[in-house]
Amino acid sequence: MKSVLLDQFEKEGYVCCRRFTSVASIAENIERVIRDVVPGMPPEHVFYEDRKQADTLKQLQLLQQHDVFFSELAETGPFRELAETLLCDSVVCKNIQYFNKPPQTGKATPPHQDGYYFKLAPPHALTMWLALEEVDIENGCVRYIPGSHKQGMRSHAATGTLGFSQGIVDFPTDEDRQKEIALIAAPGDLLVHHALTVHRADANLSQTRSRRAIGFIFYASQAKVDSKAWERYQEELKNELMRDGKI
Ligand SMILES: O=C(O)CCC(=O)C(=O)O
Repeated sequence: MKSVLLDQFEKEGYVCCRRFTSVASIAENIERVIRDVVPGMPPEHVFYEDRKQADTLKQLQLLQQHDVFFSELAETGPFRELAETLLCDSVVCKNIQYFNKPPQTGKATPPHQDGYYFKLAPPHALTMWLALEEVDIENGCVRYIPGSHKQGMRSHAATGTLGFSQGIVDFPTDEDRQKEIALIAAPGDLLVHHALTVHRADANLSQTRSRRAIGFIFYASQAKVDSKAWERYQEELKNELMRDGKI
């Protein structure tokens, strides 16, 4: 089974593991974190579509640094094991994120490659995306371009989207249009993509349904961060968010 997943990950740049886990305890812990931990988190780790409306919470960053339940999830267990299998290396968990697209306000995720944000050489890293509820075309499922991880890094530019500040400038090409697939997911389904896989998601068009998910970012131990480039990017990002009144 593992080698089937590895083959698909290497060939297509993503895998989809249906019913990977039960989400009850993760969902409960996210609710607890939103209630008890978020009020003490720094604003640059808590993003809202509209800061004045708590029910438009869209992203939480670095949950493994803010809460013990999530730090344990980062260090042991099936997510980490799968990351090691797919990256053929020991791994470091760099980020556990909460992603929501609130009904009516949840914006599109611009097309991007995570590696553009990571500043890694070589770009050996992956992102896992765990659906906490039904995710489909209407509420903004994840869309991949299969095989795009083999075509190098594309040009990115600022998007103005909080949480996804950079997007691919020439998207969609004809090839993107032909190849794109939409991954409809049930609670507990896990999507995993390579750091160079092009992906995006539409806005949440539902009037009533949210679109909640947990993201995990793992780097292979052999991948090294260009720390100057990364710090420069973080500084630029923070200034941009403060200037636009988004944090
Ligand atoms: O939740 C989404 O819309 C997309 C998440 C994503 O792009 C990522 O985790 O890299």
